[in-house]
Amino acid sequence: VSERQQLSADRAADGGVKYLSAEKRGEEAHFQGSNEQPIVRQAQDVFGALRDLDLLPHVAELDVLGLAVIPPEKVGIDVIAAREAVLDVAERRHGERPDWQGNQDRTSPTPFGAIMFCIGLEHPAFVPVMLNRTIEAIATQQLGANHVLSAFQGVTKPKGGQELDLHLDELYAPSPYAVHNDAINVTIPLTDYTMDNGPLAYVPGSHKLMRRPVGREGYDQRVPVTAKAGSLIIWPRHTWHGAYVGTAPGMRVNIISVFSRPHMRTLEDFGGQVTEDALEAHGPRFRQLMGKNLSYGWRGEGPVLDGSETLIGATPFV
Ligand SMILES: O=C(O)CCC(=O)C(=O)O
Repeated sequence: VSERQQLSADRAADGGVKYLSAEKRGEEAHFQGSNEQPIVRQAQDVFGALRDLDLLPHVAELDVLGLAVIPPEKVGIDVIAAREAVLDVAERRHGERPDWQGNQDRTSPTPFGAIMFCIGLEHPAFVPVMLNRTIEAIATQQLGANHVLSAFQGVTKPKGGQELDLHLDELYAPSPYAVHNDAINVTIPLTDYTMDNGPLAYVPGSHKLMRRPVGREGYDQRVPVTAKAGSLIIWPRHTWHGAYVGTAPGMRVNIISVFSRPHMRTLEDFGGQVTEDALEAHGPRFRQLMGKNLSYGWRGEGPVLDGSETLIGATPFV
């Protein structure tokens, strides 16, 4: 039972409001945000992590171009384990293991490929991917330390089918969009993205427009994104992007993950599906990513009134 659940249970039992002790607030400061973590130190910590991992040029790419490709040597994901895990889930869900290297006679079923939604908790090999420190450093700089995991999908894309139209990833919201990022897409190619296996396309600079493309706008300015397996391809969700049709045999295999600020409704329901055993096993960042440090969806007992949630978003990095 988490401390938060215990507090809720205690409150329900005695009908009173409980506050976290100052000592507890200190322990949770990194995850919950608090006055004890001054803005200058937060900024220096975020900068230090980016510098130590040699990610500063990629932050500039993200800001100026609206998309960054971080090469595998700065990421350290076990590509074979992650790819096998995606194929394992496909076999479990669909009764057939995708033949990603074979000469496929099937064509891509959607412009994305075949997407398996919400696979993050279905294989232990995905946990180190979610907790990867390169992803953590970039997501913290883009979204603040309290970001959560919004989606984790496995995709296999054979050749053929239709081109994916240019779009951005704002759902259910009209433009103009906020100038800060609410969410980022972190795509992890598990096979090389080449010109002939249907790579991602994007329009550099389009994220600054804060609106959707209209009609065929941007098509003549698309550029392909090629990347080695094990890279991270990251974009804020305002960047106009789509994908080309693959022509080569075999399949493009990738993971699409989305991280968002904590006020956003997540695309997939990790908080409702994660087990207490997994929360115990994988530590505080995993709990944070699963949305377990947030109390949205209040019931009769209400939130824990320790002040921490009103501080989330109070500085750029929390
Ligand atoms: O992976 C691709 O080719 C396109 C992905 C995409 O459009 C998305 O994740 O929103």
